[in-house]
Amino acid sequence: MADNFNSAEFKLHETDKGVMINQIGYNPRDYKRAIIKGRAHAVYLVDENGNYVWNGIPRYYGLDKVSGDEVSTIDFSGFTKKGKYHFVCEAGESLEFEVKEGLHESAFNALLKSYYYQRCGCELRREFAGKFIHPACHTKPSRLWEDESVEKLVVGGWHDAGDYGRYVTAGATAVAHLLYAYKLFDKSFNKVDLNIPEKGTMGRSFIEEIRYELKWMLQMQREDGAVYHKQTTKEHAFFVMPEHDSGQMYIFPVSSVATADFAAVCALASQVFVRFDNAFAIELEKAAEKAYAWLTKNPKFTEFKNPEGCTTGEYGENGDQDNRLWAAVELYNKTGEAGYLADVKYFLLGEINTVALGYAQVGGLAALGWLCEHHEEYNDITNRFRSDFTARADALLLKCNEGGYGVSLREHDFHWGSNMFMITNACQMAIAAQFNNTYKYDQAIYHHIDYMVGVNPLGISYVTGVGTNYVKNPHLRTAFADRVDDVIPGYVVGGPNKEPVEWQLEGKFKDIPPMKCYIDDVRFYSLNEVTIYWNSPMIFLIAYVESKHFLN
Ligand code: 9MR
Ligand code: ZN
Repeated sequence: MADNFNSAEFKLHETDKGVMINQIGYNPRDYKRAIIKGRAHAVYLVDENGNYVWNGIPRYYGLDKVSGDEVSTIDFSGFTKKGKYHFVCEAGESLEFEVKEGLHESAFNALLKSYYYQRCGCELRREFAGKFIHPACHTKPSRLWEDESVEKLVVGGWHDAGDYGRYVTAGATAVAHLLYAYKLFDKSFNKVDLNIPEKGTMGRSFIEEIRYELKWMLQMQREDGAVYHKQTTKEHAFFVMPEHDSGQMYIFPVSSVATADFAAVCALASQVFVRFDNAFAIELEKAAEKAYAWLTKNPKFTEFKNPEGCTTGEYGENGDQDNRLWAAVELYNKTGEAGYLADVKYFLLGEINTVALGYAQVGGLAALGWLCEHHEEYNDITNRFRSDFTARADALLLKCNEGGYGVSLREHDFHWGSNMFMITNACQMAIAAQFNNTYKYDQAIYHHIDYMVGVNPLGISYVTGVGTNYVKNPHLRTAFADRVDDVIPGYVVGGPNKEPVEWQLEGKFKDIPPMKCYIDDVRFYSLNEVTIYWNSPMIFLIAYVESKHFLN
């Protein structure tokens, strides 16, 4: 890691491993696959005592354009014995991995616990945070950007990412992924225990973690129902702990996208919280209705653009019809009122991408929200949403078959946050699978998870603290400034990006294959930042694959 943020030095990654494995491990009953760099005539599985316990013949794929490597694949699904193993073959070895039950328990917990570490406005105490403690941050009143003389006390929520800003559309997207995962695959959350201050009724600590973000979001609503777009300083803080960020916080103007996402997610959360805390569920519903009423009165797209002098995240969008559709769907789900249904039908007349899962396009969240409630009485809408996901999943499946790694991102798909697209593509297949009752996408879905935690040309796990060779230097202020050697676990980083924006990397990735355009370096935010909406689809995905284990 470079200690000097201004240094021009950097080192590209290489791996000395010849076989890439899922570093979380493999469930004995599940599909299992590894990737071999180059060619091998045979590959052997070796146990902890050095015994050769299995062998197979790899399938040579040839040159994989996205990684620039020749690769072979080995399917070892037939091997079901629990234990610790590694692969050996002419091409080299793999890291050690485990075949075990309860495979995702600790990774799932870590991914969810990251939200606690992102908390703003409260002390992170040793009892809950272990080594990663810090005093309460950002507790002073903010000012309204439009009128600096107005102070407003808005405290709480999750820091969005490596920076200390809090943005409504980003937060709504993350909360939505988590709540939909819970709505669809609740059993997968049975063993989750986040060890956070609020224990939560019925052991659902993660529902309490979600409440922490919602309570902040509720404060972002203006008297008239509209919702402020974001709460940040003028510029991002230096790489200091959050309690040392002394910049003035501002509340930025309202936008229709923030208002609609807020309405959607509050209505959605209200449906979940009604089981745990009725008073909070009512508060959420009222806030959602108020936001929706504002939207109805203000049908025009109120865009958000960073005002002069502000350089924090913009989260701009091109339109708000998808956001409004999502709000209408979730308010209809919550209330069953005809007016919302009429609006759902109205927005569907427009051109909306109904598979996009956020943050900028949320039409897929609308579709998912609708499908979760099985509105069989309105088959035309249900069929449209379902068939859109099916068509998307089928198209992705074709792409998966075009590359050696079996994943859906192709040569030109590696932009800022490529890992999010890797994961949300798999989520789209998971949704199609779920609502068509089919297993046809499952192998491809596993390939995407495998990629995220080690089956990639760099042999790296893109989730901090998860696996064996994981990311250690995320662009995450707390992880850098805390003086703790270990990285805070459970964060998904942005991943390979063919067009990095950092000056040190200008022109440097020209001849590097897209999947290798990544460096685990704290300075490179367009490669190695974390965000709350990159973690959440990964949680959705693991919840999906784990839900399969309850069917047997
Ligand atoms: O995730 C966002 C990515 O898709 C954009 O290309 C990028 C530039 O606009 O911004 C990313 O979002 C950042 C946000 O603006 C501020 N917080 C950190 C986010 C992750 O890098
Ligand atoms: Zn803070």
